[in-house]
Amino acid sequence: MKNKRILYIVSIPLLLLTVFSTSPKATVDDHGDSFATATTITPCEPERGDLEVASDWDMFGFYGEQGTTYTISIELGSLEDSVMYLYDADGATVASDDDGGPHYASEIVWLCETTAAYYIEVGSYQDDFAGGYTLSLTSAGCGASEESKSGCFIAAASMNDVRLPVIINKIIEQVK
Ligand SMILES: [Ca+2]
Ligand SMILES: [Ca+2]
Repeated sequence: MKNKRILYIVSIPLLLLTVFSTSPKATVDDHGDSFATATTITPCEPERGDLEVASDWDMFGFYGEQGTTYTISIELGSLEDSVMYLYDADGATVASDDDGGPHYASEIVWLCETTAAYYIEVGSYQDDFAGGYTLSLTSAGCGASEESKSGCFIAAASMNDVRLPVIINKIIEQVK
C-alpha cells in the first residue's frame, strides 16, 4: 500500500512534465541560426523574417560581387529593436550595426571587395525582443530596369542555391 502511494507521488509530476514539455508550444524557426541552415536571400527581393522568441537569430546567405556596394537594411515590423552582423564565409565579422536605420532598425552600407559568399545575421538588441521584420539586400542595380534586376537574380542563382527553381521561374516570368 505504501509502495503504491510512492508510485503516485513519483508518477503524477512525471506525467505533468511530459504533458507540458510535449505540448505544441515550441514554435518553428523561419530562418536557421547557422551558415549551414541559412536562407539564401535574393538581392533586390525583400525577405520577411520573424524572431519567434527574443533569443532567436536568423541567418541569411548571399553571393557578394566585388566592386558592388550593398545596402543591407532592416525594416522593423512588430520587432522593436534589431541588431545585424555581416560575416564572410570563414565566420569573420565584416560589419555590424545596431541602430543605423530609422528608429531602432539596423542598416549596413558595405563595399564588397572580394566576390564570395557572405552571411547576414539578424537578432534583437541584447536578445530582448521578439517580432517580425523585413530584410532587404540592395545595390545600385535594384529598382532600375528589369534587365539589371535579372542580373541580381542570376548573381544569387550562381550560389549553391536550394531555391534555384524558384529563382529560375522568376526570371522566366520577367522574360515573358
Ligand atoms: Ca526566426
Ligand atoms: Ca533563427
